[in-house]
Amino acid sequence: MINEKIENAINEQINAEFWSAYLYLSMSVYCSHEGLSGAANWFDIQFKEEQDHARKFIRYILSRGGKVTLLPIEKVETEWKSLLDAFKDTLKHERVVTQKINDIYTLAIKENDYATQSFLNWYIDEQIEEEETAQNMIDALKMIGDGYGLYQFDKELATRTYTPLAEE
Ligand code: OFO
Repeated sequence: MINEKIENAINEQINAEFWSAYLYLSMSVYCSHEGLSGAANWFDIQFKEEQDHARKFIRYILSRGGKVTLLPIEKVETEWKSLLDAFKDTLKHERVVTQKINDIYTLAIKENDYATQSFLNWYIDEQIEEEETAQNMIDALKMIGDGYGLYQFDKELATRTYTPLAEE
C-alpha cells in the first residue's frame, strides 16, 4: 500500500506531466502556424511522450493500491518569438520537472519508501535526456540562425518518430 504523502506527490506529478504534454501540444500548434511542420512533428511527439510519462505514474499508483486523482490542468503559453524561444522555454520547463522529480525522491527517502525510490530512477534518467536534448536544440538553433539553415533543421525534426513506452 502506498503512503498518502507519496500518493499526493505522485498525483501532483501526474498533473505536471499532463501539463507538460499540453505545453508541447501548444508549441506544436505554434510551429504549424509558423510553417515549421518538422518542429510541429517534433513537439507533437513530445506531447505523446509526456502523456506516456503520466500514464506510467498512474499505473504505478494503481499497482500499489493507491488512488489516482486527476487534477485540473493549468493554462499554457500559446505564443513564442521564435523556435529558439520555444526550445529555451522547453529547457526551463524540463528543469522545473527535474526538480519536482527530485522532490518526490527526497520525500520517498524520508518516508522509507524504497519501491518509489526504485521506480523514480527511470524518471531521473529520462530528465537527463530531456534537458540534454533541449540544450542541443538551443545550441544548434543559435548556430544556424534563420533562413536556409532553419529550413534544413526543420526537415531534420520532421524525421523524429514516436515509440510508445512499453507497459511493464
Ligand atoms: Fe515528462 O519529461 Fe518532460 O516534462
